[in-house]
Amino acid sequence: MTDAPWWRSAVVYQIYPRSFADSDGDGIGDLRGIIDRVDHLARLGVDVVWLSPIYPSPQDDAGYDISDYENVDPTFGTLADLDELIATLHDRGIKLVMDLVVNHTSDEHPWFVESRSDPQSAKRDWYFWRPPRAGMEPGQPGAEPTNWVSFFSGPAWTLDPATGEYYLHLFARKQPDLNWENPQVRSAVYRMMRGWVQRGVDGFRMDVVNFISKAVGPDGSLPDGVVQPGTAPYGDGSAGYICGPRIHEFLAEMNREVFAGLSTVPITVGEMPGVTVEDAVLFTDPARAEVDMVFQFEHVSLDQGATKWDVHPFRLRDLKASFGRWQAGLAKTGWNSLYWNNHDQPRIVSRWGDDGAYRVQSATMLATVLHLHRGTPYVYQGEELGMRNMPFASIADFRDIESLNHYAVAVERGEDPEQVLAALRVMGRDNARTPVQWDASPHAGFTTGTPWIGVNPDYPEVNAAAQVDDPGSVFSHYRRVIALRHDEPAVAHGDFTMLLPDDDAVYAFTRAYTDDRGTVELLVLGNFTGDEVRAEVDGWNGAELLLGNYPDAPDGVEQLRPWEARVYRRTFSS
Ligand code: ISL
Repeated sequence: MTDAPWWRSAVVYQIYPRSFADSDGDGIGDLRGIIDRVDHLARLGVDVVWLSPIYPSPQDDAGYDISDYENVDPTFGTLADLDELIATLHDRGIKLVMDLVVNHTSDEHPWFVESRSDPQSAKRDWYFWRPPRAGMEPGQPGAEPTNWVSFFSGPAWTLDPATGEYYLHLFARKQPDLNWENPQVRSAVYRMMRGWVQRGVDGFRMDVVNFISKAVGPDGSLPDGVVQPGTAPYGDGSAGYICGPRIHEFLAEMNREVFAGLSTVPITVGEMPGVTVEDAVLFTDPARAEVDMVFQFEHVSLDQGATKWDVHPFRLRDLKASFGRWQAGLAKTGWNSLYWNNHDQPRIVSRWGDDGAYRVQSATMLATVLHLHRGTPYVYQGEELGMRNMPFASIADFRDIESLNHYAVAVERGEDPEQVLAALRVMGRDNARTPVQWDASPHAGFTTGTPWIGVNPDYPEVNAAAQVDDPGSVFSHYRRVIALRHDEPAVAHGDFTMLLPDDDAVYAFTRAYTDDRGTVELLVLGNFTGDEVRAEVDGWNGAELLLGNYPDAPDGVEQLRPWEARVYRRTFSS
């Protein structure tokens, strides 16, 4: 057997608590709602739950704006509820990973309140406060200290009129960036993390953690970004904050300060937009002790242009090129996360599958292809049911600050509101945030009250109750791919070889794993179209069919039906 760390053969399930299950009828999901549904997770067979933020928050960015790192927002419950959730999960052999959002706080966090109160405050330097650009007056157009644009539209700097200085926020105005250059900030974060470990949490998913080191010059200045065609007055500031000069130092320090001496080391996942394969090798090299795995975004940007709202057709060969590069780049050292969905992405069956006639086949094909790669797979709530994107009727149906801000700014700029809305329907994050569909009762069994965001009207057809006992369901197929990772070492530990890189219909690869009993090879095939296609793969006739997504036998190894996926195995004993 292998001495690889346990999380290499684990599957993570992400819970977005607002939308998972509501126990008290206020229309918002909560911790007791999760406790009531732990059976669903155990039945699916997942090893880890990653819980999106449940801390006190003004909810400007749905909890990613934290005003108290050490408590639970009353909307979600109490610390006692969290303790009970941890115990209930542990009883079922499931670990709990918390979301750690420390690139920024809420502007209502006491640290920022104090920082803002007075330029002489002891916490002034905990955030990035800067005077207007040289020679300009506070508030004058273009007087922001740099030309960086925020992820949620508009400048990444907001003026505080009381002092005439600006503060940096890469995300919303209510999410000021913490200054990690200041050692007091770092030790306050580490202290808080140690508290959660002592409470019994098993790890951290670290929000935009590769943004925490900014390229601060000796004089305290931050660099302007290059202005791309069509983006004026904003520049792309990412060189000033993505994987900045001290990022490896900070992560290694965090690891030492929080985990040193622990008998069980918590799992760490670095959410890292814009990370390169080369940097990911460094971040996840076990010898460097920074993070266990990265969670990167290259593949989910393939159908986007200059911004995420500029939606392009998806080409399978681009996906293979991206996944293939990551598989090869981390083959010897390092580890990656595997995912189609999270709370920021549209639903995969609507995005790259067929959410009409072939919903079940395409959702199960996508599951098979993803989970058979090397890396740790993530299932985002509802993905295991094949949940679709939401048919949003108007802007009034959206809740997400990213979508609402983009709509306001784009319409103000003179773009056609219907076209803006069309892009939001395809890429908007709220597609992932509609309530989990538990059964065919009102509001899909999510709440007895009025849900905070609309329930997808397809719930009478797409829901957990209709799927858990049906062997042909998306849920049952997810159960099988998860079990396969646990049972067949080649899935978690085998080498990866991409086949047919230029084929725009068939995704094909092999995995190979050798131990003292011999070698196991797997062949994975996925048809990304609604047509019958041929997969030009030689030498697999007679191999054992380990998993498929059609109930009846195939016509032959090379013949694939619409959205069909198959996994074959052959063994060579030593
Ligand atoms: O969804 C995105 C915008 O299109 C991503 O760029 C996203 O903002 C980025 O991946 C970082 O996401 C994380 O941090 C954000 C938060 O809004 C996201 O929900 C979170 O996953 C700020 O905390």
